[in-house]
Amino acid sequence: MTQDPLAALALLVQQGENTEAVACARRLMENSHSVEDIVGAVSKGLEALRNKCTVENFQLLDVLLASRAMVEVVDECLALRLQSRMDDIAGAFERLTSAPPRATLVICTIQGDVHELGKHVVATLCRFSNIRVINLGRDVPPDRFVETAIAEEADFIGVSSLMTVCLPKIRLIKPALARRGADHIIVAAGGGSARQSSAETLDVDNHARVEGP
Ligand code: B12
Repeated sequence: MTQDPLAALALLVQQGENTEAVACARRLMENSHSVEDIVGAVSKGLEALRNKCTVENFQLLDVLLASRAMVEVVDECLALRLQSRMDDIAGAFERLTSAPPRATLVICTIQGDVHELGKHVVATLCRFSNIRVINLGRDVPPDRFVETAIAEEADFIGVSSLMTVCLPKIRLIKPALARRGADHIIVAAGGGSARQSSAETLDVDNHARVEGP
């Protein structure tokens, strides 16, 4: 086992060891590692499976076990963070649950794409920041989330795409909003393939990049 604890967590996720990965993440949180550190490590664990998830070589079980480990780690870490904040600040739970949401976000993965782990991370972090999140899931046609965003008076649409072939669908969002007189709704795109493009090419307002090495 590697000495670097974040690398150890990445390896456990990569190997699909969900119970051990959650225990490892708990220890890291207790040792003051941030949620961002944990998300970075689990993302690296999945990144390592890139070659097991191609059109020619698709080792579904390995990828799904790693995916499960990642979701459990993310949920567990956020639960821990919430719990520690509640312990620190008297009445925090009441404030968190009764304060009006700062904004409303409609989030989904674009039509044709079933990848949803990154979107789950973003949705969970936003919920914890008192943003009202409507998660429409994966493989969602642009018209559906545009209609939902208007009906729910959303401030933001977050669209995720990991499949390059699905990127053109993202370009349909802003025109669909404009046709309905709702171009004040801010559109942000993220996910592996969106990251390799640009806000201009995707015709969105914001484009999530990953900073760092
Ligand atoms: C896990 C995985 C799967 C799982 C998904 C499980 C699930 N429930 O989501 C399964 C097994 C289903 C799968 C299927 C396939 N996959 Co796959 N998969 C992956 C893998 C290994 C990891 C993706 C992941 O979850 N990463 C971890 C998360 C946390 O990272 P993330 O999504 O990038 O999200 C972060 C940021 O990007 C950002 N973010 C993400 N979304 C959003 C949205 C907003 C609004 C914002 C602000 C930020 C944001 O925040 C997150 C946290 O930092 C990648 C490899 C890779 N390196 O990405 C391949 C990968 C994405 N898959 C790939 C392929 C080819 C496929 C298949 C076609 C394989 C096949 N033979 O059928 C199918 C897809 C079918 C379809 N129609 O969609 C390719 C895509 C190539 C491309 N560029 O088009 C990749 C890149 C692997 C490769 N070969 O290089 N896959």
